[in-house]
Amino acid sequence: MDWNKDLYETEWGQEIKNYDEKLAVAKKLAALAKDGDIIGFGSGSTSYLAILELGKRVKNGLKIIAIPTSHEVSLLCAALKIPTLSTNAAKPDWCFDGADEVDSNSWIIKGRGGAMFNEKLTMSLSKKVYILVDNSKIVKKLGTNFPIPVECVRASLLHVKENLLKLGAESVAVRLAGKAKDGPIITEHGNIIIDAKFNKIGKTLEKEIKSITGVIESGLFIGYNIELIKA
Ligand code: ABF
Repeated sequence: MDWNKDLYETEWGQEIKNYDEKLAVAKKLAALAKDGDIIGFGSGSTSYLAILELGKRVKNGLKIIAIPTSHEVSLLCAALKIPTLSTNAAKPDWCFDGADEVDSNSWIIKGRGGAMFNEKLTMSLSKKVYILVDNSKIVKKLGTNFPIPVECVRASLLHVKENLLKLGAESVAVRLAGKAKDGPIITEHGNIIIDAKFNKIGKTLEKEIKSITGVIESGLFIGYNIELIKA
């Protein structure tokens, strides 16, 4: 089947908040790619716009390989004829991704779309990490606007909820079919998502969440060496 880019553009081009700012960020990112790069492709709408820009350059002869962080991104690469490899086949030279919140320490909350495991793995494997943000993502205090999405094994639901509350979560909400406000109810790896709202986020919280039996990964990124790309 010859993927139809317009189909994917229409399907994914649903109203993107802060479109102009995100497009400016996307164009800046796409200009960084050079022939031979193996690039970790992030998820979300800002990354989507960056991938469309990279697709245009690939059409004009740029030779890159993508390592996608989600099924959607894999399909988009297929539509744009950008070759892909898995994280078991190659390490990215560099990667890009979006974020939900970034504070002045460059601590991040992301992974709302359920790709947090792939996103964190790709960032950990990459020599250089670019995070694409419009101004709405910059916060004084992490946790202001978004909960931390926590990917868990289904059997551990009550255990994880209980321990997230012990760690100081103000609220914990499992994403259930029909009730999930924004984002999927299961992750890229078929696990469940608990959205944990923390008003106080300390530097050990990411590790403390990860240490709860049943937690696969969270959307809290503390102390990663990142470079922000802003409009
Ligand atoms: C991905 O896209 C996720 O980690 C994050 O939740 C989201 C960022 O949103 P946007 O669509 O605004 O780029 O990066």
